[in-house]
Formats: sequence, structure tokens, C-alpha cells
Amino acid sequence: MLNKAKLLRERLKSGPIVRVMGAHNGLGAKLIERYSYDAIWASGLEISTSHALPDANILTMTENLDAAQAIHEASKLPVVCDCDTGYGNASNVKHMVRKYEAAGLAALVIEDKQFPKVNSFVPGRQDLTPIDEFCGKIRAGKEAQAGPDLMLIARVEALIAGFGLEEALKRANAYADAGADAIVIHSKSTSPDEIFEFAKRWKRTTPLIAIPTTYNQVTAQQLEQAGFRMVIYANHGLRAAIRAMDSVFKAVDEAGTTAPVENQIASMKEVFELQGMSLMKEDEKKFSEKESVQAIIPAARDHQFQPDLQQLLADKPLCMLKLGEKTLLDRQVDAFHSVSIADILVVGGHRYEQLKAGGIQVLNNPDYQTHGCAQSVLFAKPKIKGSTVVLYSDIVFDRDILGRLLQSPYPITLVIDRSFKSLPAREKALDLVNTVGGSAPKTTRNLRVEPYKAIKSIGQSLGNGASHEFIGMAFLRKEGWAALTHAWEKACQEFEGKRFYESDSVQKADLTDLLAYMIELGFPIFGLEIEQGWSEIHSRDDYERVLAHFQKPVLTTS
Ligand code: SPV
Ligand code: MG
Repeated sequence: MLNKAKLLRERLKSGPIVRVMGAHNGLGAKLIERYSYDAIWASGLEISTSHALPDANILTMTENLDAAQAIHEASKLPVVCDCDTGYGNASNVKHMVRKYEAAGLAALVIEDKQFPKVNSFVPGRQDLTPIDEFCGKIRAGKEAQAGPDLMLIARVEALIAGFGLEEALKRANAYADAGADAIVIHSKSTSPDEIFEFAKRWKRTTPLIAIPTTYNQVTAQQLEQAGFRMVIYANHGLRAAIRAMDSVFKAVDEAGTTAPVENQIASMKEVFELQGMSLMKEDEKKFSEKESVQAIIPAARDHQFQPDLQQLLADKPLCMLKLGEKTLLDRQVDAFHSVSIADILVVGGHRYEQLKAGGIQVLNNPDYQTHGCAQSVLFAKPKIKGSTVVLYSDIVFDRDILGRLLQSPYPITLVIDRSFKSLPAREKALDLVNTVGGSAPKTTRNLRVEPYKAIKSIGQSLGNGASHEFIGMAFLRKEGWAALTHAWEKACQEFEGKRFYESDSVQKADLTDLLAYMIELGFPIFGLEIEQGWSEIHSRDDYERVLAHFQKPVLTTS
């Protein structure tokens, strides 16, 4: 672990003057770190102001420690902590040193004023602690620290309190004798002369620190030449933030829009960078990314075999039909997004250029007229990395079906509806399924209904013996997808020039043909049983019915 206290201690001994900039939170620390500062000042004034409270020991030690810790954790730089008067007497200082040291803070500054202190620039009471008492606090602090590196710095307020140079020197010498690792000689003069004079008369090796808030013309180089080893710019970030926020708030108030300030403020990109968002994203990838699921929507067919839809579909694929304000495809994409599936591959053919929806990738299959649905699904193969949901482009469904499907532990799971038997017969052949064991009996109360059924057979010609209907939505885990593509290659060789289950050829095969083949090869395929909650669009009637559903006024309760 980076020992920042040791680093700072070393830096004070040699090299250019140590430059320290003030902050009150992690954000300030991040901005300071962009430049060449050596350390960060966890300023009591800044921290108090950020709580809109007086800099007068109103905040507790814990609140100040929390802020200092946030600064420390946000940055690689050592933190020099403003610890006011040490939050009480020698016992409080001992407790404080242990807590701050354990938190990894590099240096603590305590000032020789009486508790509760008031900021040095506020006129009025600036009462000093008796020298002996303050020396006791320093000794207590040094005794309390566990390791050799933490620095306990004594801040002399004699010049602030109006006692003059002699008193300041007397105190500084006593504090150095008591074990202080450095001395802050604070001044509210507008010229650096008094602290220069102090430095001239300082004959010890204990390093000197200046806080040039009022004598702001002085340069770091001048301070260094005068003998100072550290300069603290105590509150400039806070004061800059006040001015920046205020001018933006004022401008927006006057303009009634945020447009005029947009180019004066940080972009969201910069905000995210300061948060460490990109690092977090990398970590998510590295450590906690869930198996990413892709989606394939085969949408190549022209639906010429559905005469009453022909007119509607002359210039577009079926999934581009409008269902209320959105297209069918939009609704499918929304459903995928709701379960965090963003990589959506739509295999197009007929009027593929019309396929449009947020974030989809269109793959154009130029041979769609001679290919069946299975081949359309497999057209996406080069893009598939692991698990995938296959969704027919002509169905609408309740989103929770998709959510439940993704919970399936099986390599291949088809969504199967058990309600089809109780519905009026439909003219078009259905993708029927027979499961092992059939549906749960409706007459008994079941504590738990097993939602997954092993599928025994699948095909359009199963007829009345079928137990369920395949709705056109399937989830293939990585191994399921691998098995499907493997079965496809095998089928292409084995069934070359022959009928393939219910299709004239492998090329023309439906997905159900390929699944039937896999079942015959002994690959386990499961069904997630549902009861309604979806509809296909196979005819004009279907379309009108689904359209009416989406145009229905929203029901309100009175
Ligand atoms: C602080 O930043 O809280 C300080 C320095 O103590 S000053 O406000 O300049 O006294
Ligand atoms: Mg302070």
C-alpha cells in the first residue's frame, strides 16, 4: 500500500517547496491531481462551508475525518489535514491521531487556539491556548501514533491573535521541542514581511509552512527562498466553486433555459470521467459481467403466403407494421432492452432496408427467398458470442415472458403456450409441441407448478394430440446454440437433396424442423409453459385484433 505519510515526509526534506492545494471532497482532490501539486489540504474552512456551517468547530471530528478520508481515497496525493485545535484537550488529540492515522492520512495540523476556535480571518475572539497545554497536546499526539511516518504539525496563531513575532517564535520553538514535525506560521497580513522575518529568525531544522491567503502576491519561489518548505493554498477551490455555481444559477434563472450556460460548464463526459465511471465499467467487464445474451430476430420473409397481408407488406417487412405509436419491431426491441439485451441482430431479406429500430443490427440475407426460417436464424451465426434469444418477428408478447425465459437453466428452452386447445381453431398451421407429462392439472391445488416441461416432439402436423403451442421465442444458452449449429451442419450433409422433417429441403427448413431433428438426436429441449399473454400476426384479422389492443384507451380507476 502506498505510504503517503512517508512520501510527504521525504518530500519535505529536500527538493522544491511542497505545493498543497485545498479541497473539501473527493471531486476537489481529483481536480487537484490533474496538476503538479504535491499534496492536498483538507481545509476546515472548505469542509465547514460545504455544509453551510461556520468554520468554528461546529462540525465534529468524525465529520471532518470523513471529508479528509474521501479526499484521501479519491487521489494518490498525500493529504494534509486541518484538525483545528485537535477537538479538545490532549486526550482528544490522542484519539484523533489514532483515527486519522488508521485512515491513512499523511499529516495533521493542530492550531494553538482555544476550543471552540474561529477561522483566523474572522475578527473578534482568537484566544490562544497556554503554551504548556499545547505542548502537552503535541506530546500526546506523538505518543499516540502507531507508526513513524504520520506528521503532526503545530500551527502558530500568535500573529493572527496580535501577539507579535517574539511570542510566535517562543511558541514555535516550544512546539518543535515538544516533537512537532513542522510549524505553520499563520498570518493575516497582506504582506509576507512578518512571516519572512519569522523565517529569518527560525534557526531549527523543523520545516516551516506558509498559508498565503492574505499576502497572495507572494510566489512559491519567494517563499522557498525565504526558507519555507511548504505552501498551502487553503481555500481557492471553494471560492472558485462558489463563484462558478452562482453565475450559472443566475444565468439559468434569468434565461429560463440552461442553453446559454452549456458551454461554460463541464460536459457529462467529464463528470463521468471524474467519477471513475470508465474504470468501473472495465471492472464490471472483468469481474462481474453476467453472461451477455444476444437476440436474433429472423425477419426476412415477404409473407406472400399470407394473402390478406400482402398489400400491407408490399413495401415493408411484417415487423415494421405499426401497432399504435410503435412498430412491432420497436415493441420487441423495447422488451429486449427491458431485460438488458442490447445486442439485437435482425436478419432481413424482403425490404430489409426498411428495418429500423433503436440500436438493432440488420444482417441482410440476399438468399432469403430460397431459405427457410432455420437458415435465417443461422445466418446470424458469425455474430453470436454465447447465449441468444431467438424471437420470431411476427409476435407480440408480455415482457415478463421474456424475463422468465431468461431464468431457464436449460441449454435450449422454448416458450410453449398451453391455452391453444381452448381457443377457437386458427386457419394457419401452428407450431405444436408435445411434452412429457402434459400440463399441470387445473383441478388440484399445486403448491409449486413446475414451469419447465421436457419436449417430446415438435411440428406443425402433431394435430390434436399436441399439448402446447411453440410461440416463436426460444432461449439458447451457449451450449444450446453450439448444439443447434452443430445439428444444422449435420443435417445439411445428411439431408442433402431430401425432405427434412416437415419441409421440402434443409434449405427451406423451419426452426421447428431443426429442433425436431435435435430431439431425435437425443438433445434435451425444454419448454417454459405459459398461458396466453402473446399473439402472432399471421393474418389481417390477427393484425386488426393486436392493433385494437394497442389503441385501446388506457383504463383509469375512479
Ligand atoms: C482552513 O483552510 O480552514 C485554514 C486556513 O485553516 S485559513 O482559512 O486560511 O485560516
Ligand atoms: Mg482551518
